[in-house]
Amino acid sequence: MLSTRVQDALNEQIKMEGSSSNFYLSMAVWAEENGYAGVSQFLYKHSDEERFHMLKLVKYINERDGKVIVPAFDQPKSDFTSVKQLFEELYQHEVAVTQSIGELVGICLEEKDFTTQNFLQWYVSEQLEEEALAKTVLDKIKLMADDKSAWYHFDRDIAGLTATSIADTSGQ
Ligand code: OFO
Repeated sequence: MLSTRVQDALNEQIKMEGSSSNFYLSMAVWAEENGYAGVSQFLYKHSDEERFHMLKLVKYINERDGKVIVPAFDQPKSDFTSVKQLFEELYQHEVAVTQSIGELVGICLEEKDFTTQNFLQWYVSEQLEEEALAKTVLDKIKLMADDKSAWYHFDRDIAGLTATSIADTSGQ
């Protein structure tokens, strides 16, 4: 049985994961409109992953006989000045999600809900990988600056990049 406090916090996290999915979908659309086919593919995939994170929480609450609140989402931002700015926002967003997961884990510990705390460890690891991925992409963008040929290769290669592939190359 979930405590009301844990259940409310899990529902808040459902909203955050769903909002992340919408935000990245909006980024994908912008990238596609602006001719960055690889970047948009990467972002469409990332958006799907966030929806999966939301669904995983939905299933968990139901499994524990709790009450899921399917949230309304605010309309995400749809305009970006550059791919660099877009990834800066993506990175900051991931940092905020990591913080939110940390607070959720803290609530579980206070409520002595070790089952949910254990379930959330998957999200703790996932955030570590996603932050690393966003940081790696940002670092690449900073290195490329205005090098057009580097941008061509970047847009081609990023389509195949995932959080797992970054974790594998960084030995995590
Ligand atoms: Fe849900 O994994 Fe990032 O935000």
